[in-house]
Amino acid sequence: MAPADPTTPFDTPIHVVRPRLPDLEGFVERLRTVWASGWLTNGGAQHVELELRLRQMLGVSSLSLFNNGTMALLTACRALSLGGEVITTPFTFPATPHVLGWLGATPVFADIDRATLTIDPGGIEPLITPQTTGILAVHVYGTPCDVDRLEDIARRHGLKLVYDAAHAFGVRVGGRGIGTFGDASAFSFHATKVFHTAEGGALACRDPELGDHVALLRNFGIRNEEEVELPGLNGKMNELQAALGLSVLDGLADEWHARRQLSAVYRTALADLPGLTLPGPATAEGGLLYYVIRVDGDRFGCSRDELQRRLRELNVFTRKYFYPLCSDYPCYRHLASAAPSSLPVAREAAAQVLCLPLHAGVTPEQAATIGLMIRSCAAGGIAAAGMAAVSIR
Ligand code: T4K
Repeated sequence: MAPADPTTPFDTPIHVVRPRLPDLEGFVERLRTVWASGWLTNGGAQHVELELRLRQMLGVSSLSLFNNGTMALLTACRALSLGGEVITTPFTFPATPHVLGWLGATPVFADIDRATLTIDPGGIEPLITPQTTGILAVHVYGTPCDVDRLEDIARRHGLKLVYDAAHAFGVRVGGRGIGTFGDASAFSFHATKVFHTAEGGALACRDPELGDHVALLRNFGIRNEEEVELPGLNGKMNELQAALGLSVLDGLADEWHARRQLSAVYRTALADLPGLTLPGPATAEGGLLYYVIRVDGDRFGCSRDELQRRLRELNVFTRKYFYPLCSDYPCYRHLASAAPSSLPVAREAAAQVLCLPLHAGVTPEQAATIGLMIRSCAAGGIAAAGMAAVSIR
């Protein structure tokens, strides 16, 4: 089927992400079980089942569910006693540096790698001081960090290594679940993620003792009715979230399949456009959270922001994850490591990235049309040439 006319706006908005809504009957069936049990939170049956299934699916030995990804990350950093200075990336969601701030630690921003947009291991060692306690790295868009080099640096300097794996659900490196790297990895199950529980998250820990510690911190430090061991908080996932997660899991293969298909359509539709960099081909190993293009305005023919504006007029809602850089927020820009001159790669990426709609609610035909819309924003002549090239099988 041919794509639609790229100059006509879509009838309904096409969002950058949409939560996967599971079969409602199946979800209601699960809710009936919850109702019958009279058990709504604090480690009920749905929680136990989801934790077990995710542990197996993610290939991790220790996993604790949380009420959101931020609490999982905060608890990881607290359990590992991160304080003083922690080296992290500016190219991320605010949650990453903010958890450090909540623990009284100072984020120290390192630049990112040009190809992966994850923290550049080569820039970390010059930033290590006697105050440094750890590295907080992010698998941005589900692209794995250079886990071997980070592990090596952390080991040689006696630093803790925490991964913000909010984007990396289901990602594997060399057959190993992404959550098995570092001391701990925090996942987000927010509604906008491939796998979600509306709000939710999980923490995978390498050391089972750390996992036990984390499970206590998640529940006020309560060991049993008569013992409170630690100053924990409330990070618990409830039964409604867990039931939703179990229902979403059932359709996950379809969601991944749809996203792989859309990625392939975008790849064809946007091939060979000067000034546009596309992500590598989608792999079968999880990820696929966003389809992120990079727009070099000078060569493309219009700026990234202009492209976003024009797409919005056509009812296509993209996002600039992650602009602005965290190091530019008013709460961090006074830091020495936030100096623009020390973060050139991150700065360039933040100025160029644009996330295109990628979820099962977008049809391949719509993705092809979005491809043509983007072509028509590029330098003159290319649009017409591209029209003929894009067709959907
Ligand atoms: N670390 C990293 C690297 C992260 O990216 C995140 C979260 C975290 C940590 C923290 O994890 P959580 O504590 O959130 O579990 C969204 C998400 O709220 C956030 O979870 C996510 N990262 C971030 C990248 O994206 P916003 O502020 O951009 O979301 P919002 O409300 O503008 O929604 C984006 C689009 O999604 C909308 O255009 C429409 C669509 N949408 C959204 C919601 C909530 C829907 O269609 N339905 C919905 O229910 O942060």
